Amino acid sequence: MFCYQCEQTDRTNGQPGCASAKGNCGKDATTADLQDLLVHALKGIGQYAALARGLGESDREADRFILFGLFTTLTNVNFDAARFTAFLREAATTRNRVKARCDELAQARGTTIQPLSDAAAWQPGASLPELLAQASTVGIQEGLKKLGEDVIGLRALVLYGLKGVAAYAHHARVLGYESEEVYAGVETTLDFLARHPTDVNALLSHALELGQLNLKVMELLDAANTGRFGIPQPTSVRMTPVAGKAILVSGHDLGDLHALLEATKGTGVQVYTHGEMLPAHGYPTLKAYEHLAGNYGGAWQEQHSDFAKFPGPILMTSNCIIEPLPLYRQRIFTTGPVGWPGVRHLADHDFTTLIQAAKALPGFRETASDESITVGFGHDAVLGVAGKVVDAVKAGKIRHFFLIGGCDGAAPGRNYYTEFAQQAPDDTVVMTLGCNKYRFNRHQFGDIEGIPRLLDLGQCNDSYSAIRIATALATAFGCGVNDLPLSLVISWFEQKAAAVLLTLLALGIRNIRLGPTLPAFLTPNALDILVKQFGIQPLGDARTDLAMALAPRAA
Ligand code: SF4
Ligand code: SF3
Repeated sequence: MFCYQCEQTDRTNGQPGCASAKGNCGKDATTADLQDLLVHALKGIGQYAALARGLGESDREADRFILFGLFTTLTNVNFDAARFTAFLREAATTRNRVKARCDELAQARGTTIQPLSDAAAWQPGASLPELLAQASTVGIQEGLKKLGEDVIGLRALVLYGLKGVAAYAHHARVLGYESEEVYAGVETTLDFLARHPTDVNALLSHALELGQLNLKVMELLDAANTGRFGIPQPTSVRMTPVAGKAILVSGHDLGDLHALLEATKGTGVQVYTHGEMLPAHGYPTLKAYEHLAGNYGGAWQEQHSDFAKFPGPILMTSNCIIEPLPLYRQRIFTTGPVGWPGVRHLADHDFTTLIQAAKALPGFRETASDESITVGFGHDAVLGVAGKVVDAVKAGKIRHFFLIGGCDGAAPGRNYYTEFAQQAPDDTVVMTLGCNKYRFNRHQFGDIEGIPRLLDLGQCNDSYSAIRIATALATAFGCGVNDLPLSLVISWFEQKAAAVLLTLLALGIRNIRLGPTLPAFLTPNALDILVKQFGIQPLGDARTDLAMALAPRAA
């Protein structure tokens, strides 16, 4: 195996990357290799799907399978090698169907299909060893040997951005929101990658095009979440348990949470959110369920201790799962793209066994004293008070805005974000999103003229809110986003964050502070380009970086 797609990749060897029997996330070599092969197979489907679209037809099942397939290969989503073997068979069947239709369409038009790439011609090996032998020819290391780190690193940037795009598009699609333009963009990118691009400029410009595509996807996801569950409203969320039977839901999928709230209605079982599910409490349709009792625990990397202590079953709806401890292995369930070998997987929103488990487990014996925080500051809520915010800036009451957010992780350097947020002066406003917020969201920030100093915009899935707010402020002040008194301090961990970063760069946003470490797949040459073109800055010391962000800018 060789994998360097996430921030926690092994950096203890000369060439950064997880390359032993198991990655730092717990992904075993077989699963890692099958994931590489699945990406290869999806490139082939993407090529035929793009071709079919050019011939006037799209194949919605293939489009959806591509999103789902890419999502399963994200960090901390699916660790179940047996399921990847099944996905590979499904990939071959899907590709054959789209290819056959392309042949028919081409024949009807009297045109000839030019040979595509090796990915389009791939035939699945008959056994696991054969599949693994195939995987060894399509993995990253093979490319590194042939083409070197710069080209392979930039291909990785495009692929990892695409994985993030696919994950967000899948979140929208399960809520019933799809876009032909998005499917076309995803498949064009797969086609691009399948053709083994080597031109550094073409790779960089495709990465930025992907950032633009991701903006459309984030907009679609915003429409999906608000269309299905209403516009988020500032809402106080209980952070401590109440007595009674309980289920914990983690991940990002609001549709799964909604289905579970319906299924548990009237059962006496309380539902708690974990990690990235916290912003669900701000949506009118979801918070109307009285048994949506509160939030429990912290960000994903706390799950070993949070899940071990939780006195009921747990449902993982998307990233980020880590190896379940024996202490709770019998009471954790997966759904959607998520998988762990031996862990029960629930399909089609059938939560019968989950609810039975909740009833059989003790639940919380006592109600703890109430502690709460406020969530639900999506773009509508914030822009609803935009006039007040603009006035406060003009009156010198708000000096600066920070967006401190993104993915969290376990690395010690991540305390930077806590220090940065907590040391931000009283005349500054901190906006946050993603699970990084758990590093400071219990801190008392207070308010400025009734505007809360901490505004929780939502999940990483809600990055669109940050972009909407920044562009609206720029319009209100008659300047560009880069001229606003706004600093972005972004924490990245995996491929969803790669997609959001590409969107910010595609929008021309400069001087982003990115950490805790820079992506290992980007070589010094690639980083040099990003630093020169976009002013991306690695993290320094929180106090110094904060002072630099607040220093008057040169005219
Ligand atoms: Fe390593 Fe991250 Fe890949 Fe897991 S996903 S194998 S931790 S680089
Ligand atoms: Fe990232 Fe897993 Fe939390 Fe959604 S997605 S923020 S780490």
